[in-house]
Amino acid sequence: MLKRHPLNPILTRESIPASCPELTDVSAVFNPGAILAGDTVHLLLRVQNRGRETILLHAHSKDGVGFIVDPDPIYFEGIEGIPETIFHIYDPRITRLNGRFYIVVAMDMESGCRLGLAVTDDFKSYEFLGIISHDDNRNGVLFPEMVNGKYLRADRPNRPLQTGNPTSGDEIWLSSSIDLKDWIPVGPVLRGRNHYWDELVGAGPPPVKTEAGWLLLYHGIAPHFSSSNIYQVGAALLDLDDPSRLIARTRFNILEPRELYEMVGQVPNVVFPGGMVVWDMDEDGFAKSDSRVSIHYGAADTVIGLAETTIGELIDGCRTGTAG
Ligand code: BMA
Repeated sequence: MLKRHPLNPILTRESIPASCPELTDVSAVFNPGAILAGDTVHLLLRVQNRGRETILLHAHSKDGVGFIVDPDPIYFEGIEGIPETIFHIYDPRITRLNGRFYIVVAMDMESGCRLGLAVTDDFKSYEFLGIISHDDNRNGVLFPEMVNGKYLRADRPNRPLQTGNPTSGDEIWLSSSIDLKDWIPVGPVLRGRNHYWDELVGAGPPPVKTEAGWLLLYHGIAPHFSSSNIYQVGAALLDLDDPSRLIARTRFNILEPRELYEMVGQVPNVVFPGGMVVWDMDEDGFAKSDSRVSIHYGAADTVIGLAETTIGELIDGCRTGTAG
């Protein structure tokens, strides 16, 4: 259902301009967020340098394939007000909401991993709006409009998998807010399937409105004891009026590590979707069924890949899958 672009990987460490000491001879670029605005695709790139420091960069493109990378690291104005040390800001997800571009990021801090929110109008200056999760959480994505008078987001509460190991989670939750700043957990919407490809789960790009429901790509992880986890991509449909109701999800993954650049790298066997560009929407904000869809994903925590499909194919994949 998903076709890899023949020019994959479309962004590698060689694509990053050595514009300052922090960006000289970087190690990796991966897990981008994406959005289409007018005729331009914007990506926010997660760049890792040889100090294992994380830097976010902006890139833009007309076709979603060939990108120009801006040389200046992104700075979230106001983030200096956070009293705690922030180690990494990463895995941005971009949602256009009320005509502005909102960015949810994961923030590794002394107290754990939190979700942070920033906003931009031009991908040049960015305002930090605050930390929007009380507890450990990752993979937060905002819905592109209010539903029943509330802002919604899908997120993934974290728990330690094994003592001393990084935290992860096996449930995607919905949270709601009336001001985008204070969020209340609503409940789980999609659970991991023990023993199968998606034991652990996390939202991918922000949900897309379709006639069949909210289309949510997610990553599923098959964990392996003392070995590397396999990160794959799946899709789910949530009810339009009550997104806490899961309508259907794909039975199989729809993208899994198969190419060398997905299987070999900093973290082997990872495809991690963060951006989903829908090229054709109608005037009410619904994605058209025959619209081309470009999915930008991180591969092996090292490079960026592009896979393409249509809205109709993704919906069919959910409908012919399972109900829960
Ligand atoms: C997850 C996140 C992602 C990363 C993936 C594979 O837990 O940290 O950013 O791509 O692991 O390492």
